[in-house]
Amino acid sequence: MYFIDASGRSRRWEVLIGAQNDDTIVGGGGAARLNGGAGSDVIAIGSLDFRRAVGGSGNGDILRLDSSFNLDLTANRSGKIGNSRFSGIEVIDLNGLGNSLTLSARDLQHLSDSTNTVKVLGSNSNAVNADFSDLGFTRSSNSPVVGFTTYNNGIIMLVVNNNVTQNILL
Ligand SMILES: [Ca+2]
Repeated sequence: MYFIDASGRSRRWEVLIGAQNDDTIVGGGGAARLNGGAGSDVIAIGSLDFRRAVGGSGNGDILRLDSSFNLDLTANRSGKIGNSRFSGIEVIDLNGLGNSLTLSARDLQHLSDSTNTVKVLGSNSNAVNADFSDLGFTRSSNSPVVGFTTYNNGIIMLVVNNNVTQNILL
């Protein structure tokens, strides 16, 4: 399978599909389609070049960032990155490396098919940016998960490791 990239080159699509168990699928950059299949999988991306990252079934599918970049899910309309390229993702592991995540409440709601909760893992070199103002969110530290801060509006929940810088407007 081939596609034409932005510079007009023909490039091959890699398609990686996990089995029924808990798999780790490493995209490592390039125009891959990454699909975890059944089980709670880790889908690792090394750049924003991938076509699609699909956790598949299972309630603990993790998207892991394996190199340094900002994953901006709100950039959907520019066609570069956005929640339409993800499904079945319940956890985002920013994985240190200075990575950051920018998302809206709508992105949060659409990452997973089975839950409206997204958990963000990371360290103190990571940041999460979101504007939840006027959407009825409340913030609570160390509840219901110790070591994490929860943003909840009764429908959608964002759960972020306390080590991660949280630039969240409420
Ligand atoms: Ca899965």
